[in-house]
Amino acid sequence: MGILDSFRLDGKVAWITGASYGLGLAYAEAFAEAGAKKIVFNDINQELVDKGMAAYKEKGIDAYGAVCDVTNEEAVAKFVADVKAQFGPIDILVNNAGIIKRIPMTEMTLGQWQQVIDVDLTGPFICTKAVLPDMIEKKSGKIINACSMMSELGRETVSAYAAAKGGLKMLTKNVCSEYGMYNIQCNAIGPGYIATPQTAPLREKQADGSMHPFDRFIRSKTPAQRWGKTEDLMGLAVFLASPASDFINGQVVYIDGGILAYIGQDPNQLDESKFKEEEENDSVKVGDK
Ligand code: NAP
Ligand code: GCO
Repeated sequence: MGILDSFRLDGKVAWITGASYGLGLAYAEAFAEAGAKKIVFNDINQELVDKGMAAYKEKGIDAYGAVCDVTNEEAVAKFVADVKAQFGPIDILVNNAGIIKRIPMTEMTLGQWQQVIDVDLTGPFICTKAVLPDMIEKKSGKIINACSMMSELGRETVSAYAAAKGGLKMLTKNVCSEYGMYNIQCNAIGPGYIATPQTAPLREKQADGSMHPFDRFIRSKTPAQRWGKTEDLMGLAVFLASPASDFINGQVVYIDGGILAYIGQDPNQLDESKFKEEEENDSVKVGDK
């Protein structure tokens, strides 16, 4: 097998959770291009699944989509069984579905905390538990978790999200430890700040047309001085899903434009005019899905 063949996903069934749009859709598109036999995805409601199916069709991807809440163990078990009956056992799982609530901890209700933990940490536990038996039987499997810079760093208003993503980093290491002997690799993608609907509120222009303070802050903390694009993450997703990464396990691979390595510069020193073209091309607005 030539070196480039080791990045192929031919014959594989890949499940990306919460993949109607955003990073999940990008991962699915990359897997399809790398030869995956079938892309399957779920989302939280039929409207999103329909939207996702239309997006996949437009990209020429014959995907399977169904409504399934990753926090509902019965629904997940049914989704996995339905996929297996139609396409065969799942070879690649990307625990992508996630939510964030940006609320100061002193104002966050227990219910809001629990909702984030349920989706971002318990959901990956439920989905991973559902696919492991077939991977163990086949002695082969790839699990990729959606970690985050908040698996390493905190910031104001994201206590539940950071706790969940920190826990997801350790769940990644534990699945590696417990099931690596069955040739199952469990790793994580740790994106920096990527331009998706989830982060659109952090880039929204101010009433006077000026840059969002958080946008300026992130650019001052990123050596690349830009937000990531979903395309930036596609190659890493294929790598972690492919035989090329068979001896990598329990790792969080950060893809953040260098934020985690850089102390940052004074946000006020940034020349805003440099970002005009990129901002005009940022088609992901608040409320987009
Ligand atoms: P996104 O745009 O919010 O998409 C997340 C998807 O998951 C949405 O379709 C969402 O549906 C779905 N979802 C939410 N709760 C669900 C549930 N209970 N069951 C099934 N699906 C559910 O997020 P994204 O920006 O693409 O990010 C994808 C993943 O990467 C997330 O885990 C996120 O935490 C992580 N991440 C993102 C960034 C970034 O900068 N964008 C950086 C690091 C990590 P709804 O639309 O109904 O919520
Ligand atoms: C935030 C952002 C981040 C990103 C991502 C960074 O409010 O700080 O939403 O959490 O989504 O997780 O890696």
